[in-house]
Amino acid sequence: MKLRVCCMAWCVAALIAGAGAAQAQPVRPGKDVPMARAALPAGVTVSTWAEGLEHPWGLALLPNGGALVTERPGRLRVVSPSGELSPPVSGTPKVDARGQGGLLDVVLHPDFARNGLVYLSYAEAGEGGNSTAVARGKLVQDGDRWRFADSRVVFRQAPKFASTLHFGSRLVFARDGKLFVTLGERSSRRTRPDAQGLDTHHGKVVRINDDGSVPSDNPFTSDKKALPEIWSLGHRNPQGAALHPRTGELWLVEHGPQGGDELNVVRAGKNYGWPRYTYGEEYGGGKIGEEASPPGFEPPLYSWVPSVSPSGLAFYTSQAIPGWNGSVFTGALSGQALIRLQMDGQKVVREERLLTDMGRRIRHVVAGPSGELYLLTDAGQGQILVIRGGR
Ligand SMILES: [Ca+2]
Repeated sequence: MKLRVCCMAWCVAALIAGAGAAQAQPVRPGKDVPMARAALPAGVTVSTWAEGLEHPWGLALLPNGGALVTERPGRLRVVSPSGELSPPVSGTPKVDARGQGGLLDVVLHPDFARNGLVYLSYAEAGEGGNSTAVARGKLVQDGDRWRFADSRVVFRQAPKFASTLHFGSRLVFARDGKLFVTLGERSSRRTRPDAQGLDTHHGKVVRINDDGSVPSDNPFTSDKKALPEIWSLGHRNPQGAALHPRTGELWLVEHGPQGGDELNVVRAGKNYGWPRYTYGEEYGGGKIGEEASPPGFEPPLYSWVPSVSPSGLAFYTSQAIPGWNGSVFTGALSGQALIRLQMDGQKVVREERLLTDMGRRIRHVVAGPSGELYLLTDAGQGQILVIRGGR
């Protein structure tokens, strides 16, 4: 009997180990996927919608065909359907605009048409340094001026830390009305290990209600030592996120160090490994962690070595550019390209680098309602570009 129990235990252990071996990804995800520079498909055009924006970071399309756009130094502007920029919207939060910090993402409340609510993420200074915060306000028009009224902070990344790097911070509303916020680990050897702990918001995705309260079904709410906003952990600096059009799950791209940028499917309570498991290394060389993720840690769906610095993420689900239907797009900052990942189900089968001859850093990509793609270029004189199909 004892032997039998022991054998059963061994069999179970062997089964788990076997599953782990399959999950441990002996080959880096993405390594065997063909990658090519590519031209835009025939008839597809790229045009400038607006320009003269100082390091634009976030873009939210408005129901009237216009948009809201953030500039990292701390300005929010309204873009008219014809591409005119409003004066800065008044009443936006004061930001810590040093390094990678400043005014970052912008998203509309799912019921914006009725309530006018807008959410902004930004680097907020405070005791101990700074961190990512999210403010909610109401977009109000007074003649040709706009204001962010009744501003209220609904989330603050804790703890604050003195760094000008790795703020995250994309904002995505899920289909159930919960808000995801992606958060960086602040790029310090001191805070890097925090990405593995549940007692800080460093290197996490958090999930909150639209008023900033914590959803009761968050994965760590019963753990007294955990911050209850946490949805997933082990992230480095996630700067692109979007909902998968079929599953409604959150996908994100995050910056690796030197090498090891990642595309991840983000699920409740899962650990994405940083800094214990990474395909990247220290800048200038030097090992950080192991490459393959063991059981209990989620390997990326796809990864980039060398790094491209992905920022912004969009799913393309339109026949306006038929060959792109079903693709995933991300902007590349250091990679200076628009990246298209051709998918077969949830598997990346081909990578294309588009617009490489422009030589621009692409900060963001947003899918429009009629099969167009909006891009933000990251520069002192940044632009909003629009890619349209030929039909
Ligand atoms: Ca990872």
